[in-house]
Amino acid sequence: MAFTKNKKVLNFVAESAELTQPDKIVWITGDAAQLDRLKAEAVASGELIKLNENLLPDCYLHRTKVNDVARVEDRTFICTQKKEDAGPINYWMDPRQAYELTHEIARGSMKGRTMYVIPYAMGVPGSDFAKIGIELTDSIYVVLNMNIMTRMGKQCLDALGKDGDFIKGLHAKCDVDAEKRYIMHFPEDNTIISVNSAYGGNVLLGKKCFALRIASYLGKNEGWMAEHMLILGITYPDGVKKYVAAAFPSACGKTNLAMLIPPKHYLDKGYKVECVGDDIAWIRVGDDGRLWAVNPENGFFGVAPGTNEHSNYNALQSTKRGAIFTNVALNTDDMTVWWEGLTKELPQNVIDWTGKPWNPAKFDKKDKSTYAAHPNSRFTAPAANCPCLSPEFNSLTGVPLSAIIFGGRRASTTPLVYQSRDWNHGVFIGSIMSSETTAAATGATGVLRHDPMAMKPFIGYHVGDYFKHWIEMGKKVKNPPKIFNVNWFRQDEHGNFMWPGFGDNMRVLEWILKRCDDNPVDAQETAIGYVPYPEDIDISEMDYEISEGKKFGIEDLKSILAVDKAKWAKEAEEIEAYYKNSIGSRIPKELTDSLETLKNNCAEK
Ligand code: OXD
Ligand code: MN
Repeated sequence: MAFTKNKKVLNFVAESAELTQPDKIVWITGDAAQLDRLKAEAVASGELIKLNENLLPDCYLHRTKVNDVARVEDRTFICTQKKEDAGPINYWMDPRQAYELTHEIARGSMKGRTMYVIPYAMGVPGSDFAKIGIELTDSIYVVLNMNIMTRMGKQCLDALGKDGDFIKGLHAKCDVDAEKRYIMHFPEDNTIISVNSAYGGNVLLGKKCFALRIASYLGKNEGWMAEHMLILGITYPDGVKKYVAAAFPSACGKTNLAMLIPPKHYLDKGYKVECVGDDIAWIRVGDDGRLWAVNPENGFFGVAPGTNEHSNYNALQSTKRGAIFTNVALNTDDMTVWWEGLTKELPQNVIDWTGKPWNPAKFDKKDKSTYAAHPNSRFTAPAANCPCLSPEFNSLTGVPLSAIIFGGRRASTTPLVYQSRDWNHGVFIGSIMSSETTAAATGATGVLRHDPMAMKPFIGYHVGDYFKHWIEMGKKVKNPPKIFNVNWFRQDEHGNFMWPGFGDNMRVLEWILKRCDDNPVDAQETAIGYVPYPEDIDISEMDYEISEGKKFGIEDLKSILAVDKAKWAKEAEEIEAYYKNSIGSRIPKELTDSLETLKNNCAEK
């Protein structure tokens, strides 16, 4: 039974059903009894494995096909009428060809299957930020994940009313054939089509496809921004609250930073860090001339490996109830889950992520093929479980941003932290971000690539226009957030990480917010921007060993704050080539001006 009189919704469902020919159509209402029935059905079919009800109540394990474990950037297309509107860093396909191709693949693919109609909201329904989507899918796994990641159900149809518009999403698993896998975006039609995948980032269409690619395009046209950013709030001992948003490429620690627990002496003084979001921020100009941000999601789709009691207690707690784990290992001793880094001891009776018994004796840290969990294995966890969830999580207006932080994985060159001279220079800093690739997308890992604003795989239009939009947004705000860049990943000559990261990142956040005060703490002006005086970063009560017997000290801090002009001169040459070869003529003048300044600042005098 349909739950709406909205003709556009009814037509979308009818046309998609005519194409894919499901045996049955089920409208997802969001009510618990319906979801319980679907869970039971998925357990009966083997799509989900029920975990220990006492230790992990209402939690399930899912395994994808081995060919379907990450986002597929080279099969993800932006299908605009004009090729140049998709820009030089997106894959493009003519919309007519893309519809034909994916319709051909999806034709009849739901025969013998059920089509689920998922009405969902990104953002809190009723807020100015919120937008509605309808995802059609033949996967119960998708329904259950969307239930965690979005606000889903009948209320979203009610919000649409009789003729409201929405983002159309069609997901058909088909045969999960990697050769026929396509993730198509039609920003000019508010439409997404995903075929032949069942991996989260490719099929939970509210997330990367809608909340970043389509939303970034909408934001450009409507005067707001959709960004790959976490949002966190810091409460000071005197009760003052400040918020920052931070963009890091996939699998570079956004979830960890968003849920950080400060070092003990900060907690003792009364500091508190709360999480508003760990992956996506929608940002608007407020009446007060500041930028305000919401997290449009309702859960976390986090990277499991490396998550443990110490690295991210809050994320781990979030997975203890009502979570879905994907491609982690199953501990058959107690029907719980395991992944590399969860515990120091290796469990003995484990089924690996491919469903085969795992031999802990063969485990070799350097060889990921010996791992029990896939390096991109994930947990999908309800935000409501998170012990440090911000009280502003469901706010209709969002939170005002004091700072925006960019960051990547860089073994050298980029200091621990530096601040831009102004908004436009900050946009330049975001535009030149580069980072080593991770397992979140298919392809080689550890390769340095440009990832502007951590949005390389997610900008739904021309990257040059995207930079221009950033510049324009700066003009609209009287009090824009200050812009910073951080690098938690500096290494010494032996490849050891020089900064501890995790909770100790609070020390850097504190400096960042001191720079946002009305009377900011002083800083050194360098060739690349403002860098802290080493004594302004609190390294008291720090207990980090860079390598055996070598404790972190002030000299190490000085070394990771240093700006090496010769290295930056090389970096500037590389950026120039990147702008020319990869961005092209739509690069805003404000950014090429900043590049000239960098070159001049680094030139030998
Ligand atoms: C994610 C990603 O899943 O960025 O958040 O890949
Ligand atoms: Mn992400």
